[in-house]
Amino acid sequence: MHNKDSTCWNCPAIDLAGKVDFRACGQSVEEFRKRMDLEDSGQIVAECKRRPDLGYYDPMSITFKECPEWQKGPYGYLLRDMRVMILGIDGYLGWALALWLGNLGCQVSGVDNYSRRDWIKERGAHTVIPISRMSARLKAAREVLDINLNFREIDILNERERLKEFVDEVKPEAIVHYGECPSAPYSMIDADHAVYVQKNNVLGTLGALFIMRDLVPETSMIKLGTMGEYGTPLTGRPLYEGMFPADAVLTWKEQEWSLGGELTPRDPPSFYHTSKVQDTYNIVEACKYWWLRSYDVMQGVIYGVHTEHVSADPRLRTRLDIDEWFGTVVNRFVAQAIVGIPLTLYGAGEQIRGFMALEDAMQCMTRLIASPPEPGQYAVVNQMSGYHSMRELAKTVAKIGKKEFNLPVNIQRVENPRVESERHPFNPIYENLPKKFGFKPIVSLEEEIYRMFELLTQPNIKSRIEEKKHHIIPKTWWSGEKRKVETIEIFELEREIARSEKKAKSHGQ
Ligand code: USQ
Repeated sequence: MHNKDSTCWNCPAIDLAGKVDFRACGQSVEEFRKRMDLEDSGQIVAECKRRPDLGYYDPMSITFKECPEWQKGPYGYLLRDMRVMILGIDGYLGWALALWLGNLGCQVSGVDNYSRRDWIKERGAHTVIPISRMSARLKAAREVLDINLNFREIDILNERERLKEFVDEVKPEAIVHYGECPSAPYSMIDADHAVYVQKNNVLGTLGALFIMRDLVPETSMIKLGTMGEYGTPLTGRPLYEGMFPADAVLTWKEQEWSLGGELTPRDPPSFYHTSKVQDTYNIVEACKYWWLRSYDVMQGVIYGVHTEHVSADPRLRTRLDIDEWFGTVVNRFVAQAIVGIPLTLYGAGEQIRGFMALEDAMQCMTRLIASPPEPGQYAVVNQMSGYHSMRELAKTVAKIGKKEFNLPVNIQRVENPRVESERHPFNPIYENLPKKFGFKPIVSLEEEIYRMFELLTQPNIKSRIEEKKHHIIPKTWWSGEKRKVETIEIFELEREIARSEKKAKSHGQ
């Protein structure tokens, strides 16, 4: 088990308040141990909030494997009845995670102000998979899965006092922060939207960090960042996991400097992505000033509709957006294939992004929750199970749509409304999740696309796609223009397949 040797030092149940001089111990457990040995202090520095009978003790002396509060599960040792709070519990990921964690025995609480529902309404779009009101969702979770979710309607940014009260009441042992606006195009509509997205995301998160400092400093924040923070550097240099590795050096004018441990450069491709970069810096500082602990999850594009729990009952489904603002590329391609719109490649269609199926994303988050960072530790994971060019993705969707669902799918290139590299190298490093947290992807791209076709071709969902299909072709330009993009070319799948086979041949593959 990957987290069997972690100790109370990592555990949110530990109470370190006033008992550790953090300035003296450095960030890592090794440093701390060394110091204890050197000073031969045998200092007793911790108490356990779950096991007060232990009294004062050395926080490195009990491992997760030895502690009865940590129990072996499918994703490593997990704290019994762990209290996890999800900020943004009503969203695409938040709702799926709530059910997933509830099913694992966590006590799940969550807050949301329904802003995702409001943004979609504002644009005149809708989720093509119908979702229930929160009260019906909670009832269905109880009836179908025997899960009790503790929900409170709170606006993270504007109702900080109420959030504070809720955190104080629940005393979460992990906080998953999904409570931000996730859309690049929405943030590029105009000044009002850009200002709103940055304010909502950056200042909402900043307020939450202060609440953690004051009420739950031993709790970890698992925060949703984005792979888009890094951009797509044309040099093809590796996209490390947040920080440069220890042996990275900068060589300039015959001199050499270590870059190890420094944050890598960021080059976000929208004002939304930029809000995530600002979050990164704010969280790094909070960990530095207050010894908070955080995993910043640089997540690729999530796609799909399935987890065992959201598929258990129509009232438990999570949302799926396919409009130009909140629909992400794979979800959009499948919807386009179903209503006969040629799949929309923006520009050259050679952009490459990291991807992960919904169910695998849930697995990753669980593993992070189960293996908390050390006090003061800010760590990053690049969360993706593979990467693909838009053209490859379109072909995969088209092939499955044609072969398995008998749909006449074509592909089109349209003008690119975004400012982004359309041809670029892509060299992401995504080793932390598999190596340190035991993550193994279990859902293939093809399998999840198949499941999406199965669900989205159902008559009621298909008609919901038809109803809003005028929101599929984008009209939000990064330049500020307001007009629909024009088609550059339409090509048939067969021609496209022949083209890639020819290309592969010329490369001697
Ligand atoms: N794209 C197309 N055709 C489409 C839609 C998109 O070619 O119909 C292209 C875009 O130009 C872009 C790529 O697909 O190059 C990805 O676009 P997207 O809309 O699927 O995703 P993006 O705007 O990058 O944002 C999404 C999520 C965001 C998350 C991000 C991860 O909305 O919350 O942070 O994916 S990442 O892309 O790795 O930055």
